[in-house]
Amino acid sequence: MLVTKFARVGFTAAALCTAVLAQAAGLPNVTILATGGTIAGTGATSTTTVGYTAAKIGVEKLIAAVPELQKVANVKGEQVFQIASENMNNDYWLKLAKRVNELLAQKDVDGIVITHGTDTIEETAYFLNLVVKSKKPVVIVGAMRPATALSADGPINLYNAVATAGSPDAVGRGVLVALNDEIQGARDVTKTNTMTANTFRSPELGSLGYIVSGKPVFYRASTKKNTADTEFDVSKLDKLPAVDIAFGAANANNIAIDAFVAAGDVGIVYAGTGDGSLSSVVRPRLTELRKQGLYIVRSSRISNGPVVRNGENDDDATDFVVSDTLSPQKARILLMLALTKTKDTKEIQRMFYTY
Ligand code: DAS
Repeated sequence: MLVTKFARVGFTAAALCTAVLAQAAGLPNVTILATGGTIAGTGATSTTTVGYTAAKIGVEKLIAAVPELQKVANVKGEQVFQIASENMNNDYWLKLAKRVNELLAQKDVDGIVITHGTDTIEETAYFLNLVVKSKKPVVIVGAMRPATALSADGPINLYNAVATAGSPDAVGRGVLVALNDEIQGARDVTKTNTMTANTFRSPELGSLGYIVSGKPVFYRASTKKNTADTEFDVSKLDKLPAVDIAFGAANANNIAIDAFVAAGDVGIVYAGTGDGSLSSVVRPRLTELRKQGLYIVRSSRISNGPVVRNGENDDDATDFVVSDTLSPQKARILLMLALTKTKDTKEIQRMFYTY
């Protein structure tokens, strides 16, 4: 009994000593929240870079695969959930956002890294950009090649993300997305290629900086409100308002729109052609739905440029909101959060010009 007690005291002292030494190194404390994706993926062979299985490797193995992390931060890992990110949904977002805010409120957490599938990184990043209540860095990272592939990009991306999340230079810049040595801002980043390592871009509006030998170097900052300056709060929410996206193309019709209405949606984002143009079939239907109390955001399927109020539609007359330069998938996020705060379309339009 006594031996066990001494053994336990000995073990605790050793662990304590390691922890103190790590802290003594003055390294930042970074928590890695793992959610799945290719960065945690495994393929049949080392040359399998498409058609592998995402979300297989746990956070402790991801961390163990990159011992260099210990040189840039005191790292802890948590597996929040384990999914391929095409399966991301509002419930996962609320769970992740609450955990991020809990951790960032702790004095012993300096920054957070989220490992994530690349398919919906841009959406999770923007959602967190609107609900994280701290200026501390939150860096989302993924990979375009599975962990088992030749020249897997996950390990270096993870190292760079941890180095960025622990850097004072990354404080107050909003949620960041870091892959392929580049730093993108949550509001403007999008996945531009189905396969290549340089897929994440902020087309026309530009990336925020680079990561050079593990050091983030910033050249630009977003002009839009985010994180600590946000008016949105999800801490007491268990559900987000039902909002979906209808896609505009030739032969436009109201089948998808009517299905969303039948499913009980409270808002619809319409990804119109060009500058958010609405066909003569769709416009009257959306106008009628607005009159019935549904909220309509006029967005565009085009990836660059603003959808301008009262341009392709008399938005004042139909009481629609325009998405400005937000993609349809990010406009959906902002409309959901806006509807947790207000039912006033002028207020909602202000939010679209603010965030
Ligand atoms: N299915 C993709 C995802 O999880 C794999 C990836 O690119 O991360 O987003």
